[in-house]
Amino acid sequence: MKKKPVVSVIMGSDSDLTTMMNAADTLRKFGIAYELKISSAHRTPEKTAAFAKNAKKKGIKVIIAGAGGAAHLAGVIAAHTTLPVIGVPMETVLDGVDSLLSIVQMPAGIPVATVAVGKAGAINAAILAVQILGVSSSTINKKLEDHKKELIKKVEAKNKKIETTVLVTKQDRGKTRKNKKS
Ligand code: C2R
Repeated sequence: MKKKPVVSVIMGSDSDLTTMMNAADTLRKFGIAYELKISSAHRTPEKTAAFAKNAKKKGIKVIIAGAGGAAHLAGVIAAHTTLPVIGVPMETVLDGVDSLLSIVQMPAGIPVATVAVGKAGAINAAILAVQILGVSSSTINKKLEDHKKELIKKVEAKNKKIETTVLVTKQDRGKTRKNKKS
């Protein structure tokens, strides 16, 4: 049976889809059921408000909202729900600074947890959502611990690669230079 979504991944337009798929793919890696939707606080204001008001009743626990430019989507959703909302600023013609400031500068009382611009932000939004879910689930928390171990392994592998390629080549170059002198 298909699991009921617990995370909503919402975006302002289909032009955000490539970036927001990074959030969806990350949730899938952690085995978290999600829904993926387009909704715009500007273009479909009523639908956006209705979505935010109903999300909790549907069983959604965290909302990830990606938008670009005058990015009001995450803030408007946060205004209509008590669920945690994570905002992902899209890269734009202004390098995403417009999206970032629009999402991060919420007035006191209505928080939106704002992550980095673009792909890294979309991935981190998903991990943050998993961490929120992990507070009350030891199974999810174990997956997060494994994820951290995986990160350590990847950095160690990169260090080994540097040691065996860059440093070795440097030493070889040194030897060649010495040989030339003698
Ligand atoms: P189009 O490509 O459809 O013109 O959209 C979208 O998130 C997208 O990055 C351009 C950009 O407009 C953004 N958009 C918002 C909102 N709705 C759409 N920022 C909103 O409600 O905040």
